[in-house]
Amino acid sequence: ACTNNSDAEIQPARKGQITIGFSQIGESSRWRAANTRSIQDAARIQNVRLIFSVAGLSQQKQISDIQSFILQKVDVIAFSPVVEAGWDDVLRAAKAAKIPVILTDRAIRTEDPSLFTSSLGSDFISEGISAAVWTKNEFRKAPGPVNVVELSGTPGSAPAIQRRAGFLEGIDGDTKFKIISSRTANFSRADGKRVMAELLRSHDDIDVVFAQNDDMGLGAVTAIEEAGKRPGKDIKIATIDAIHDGLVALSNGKINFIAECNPLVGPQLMELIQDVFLGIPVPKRVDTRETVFFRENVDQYINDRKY
Ligand code: GZL
Repeated sequence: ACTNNSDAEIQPARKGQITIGFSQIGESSRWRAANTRSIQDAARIQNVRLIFSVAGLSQQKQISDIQSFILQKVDVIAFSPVVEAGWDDVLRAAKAAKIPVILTDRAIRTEDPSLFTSSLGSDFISEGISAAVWTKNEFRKAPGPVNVVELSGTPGSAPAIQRRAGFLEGIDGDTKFKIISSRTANFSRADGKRVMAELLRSHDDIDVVFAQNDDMGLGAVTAIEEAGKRPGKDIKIATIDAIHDGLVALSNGKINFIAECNPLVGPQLMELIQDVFLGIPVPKRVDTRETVFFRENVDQYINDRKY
């Protein structure tokens, strides 16, 4: 669990120490916990003073976190925006206060790119494309139609919007593939199970599930089993993240493909913060390092996966 040390007593900055305010999405997922731990560990190692706020899934709370960081005159603000839109006003206030902003994990939609200095995170579109390319290859011999259901993430979030866009781009107009239903399951395992059970009751011809993260895919595995079908065989499943439980399901053949979405951005974030603080030019966009997993290559990674 991540501590919300913006409430705890923050030690005053030591001479020359950088202070960063970070507003985190307060999900209870293993992915998010690993993301938080990576940032906190990297700050400690780099001697960066971290004021860390956990905002629940509330954009309003994140906006008030950022306003609080401005009042505290932190050196740099970073946050993982829970949705893409609606940040211009608070980021204009940060700009007026001459506090650089780094977007972490997720990204925002804005007409004014000067409102943030750099954006560090995964390329959600390429994750979606990878899932689609795998799906097309998996069903290359099927005459069609190949019926796809999509379990999408929290509405309005960059990963939910961009993973879908990537999946459609990867399908590339191949009319054999029909997305017969797209439902949000909020990136959660419980919602993934509930929504997949509903989909199984209304469709008896689902060939593949595109789940926008492992947690929803793992929920779908349970629902498919409870419906008396074999996940990974009767209904194929492609997901994104590559958390430990997802890799285990991949190894057991219950999930068929996983595109990695790497939460461990702490070291790259601290490097960006130090460069920004020193006035060293930084790239507008930094993609995190990630790969893809199949049943054939997954076993070597499972034991080292700490989240
Ligand atoms: C993606 C991240 C997403 C994960 C989900 O970078 O924002 O949020 O893919 C998590 O597991 O909910």
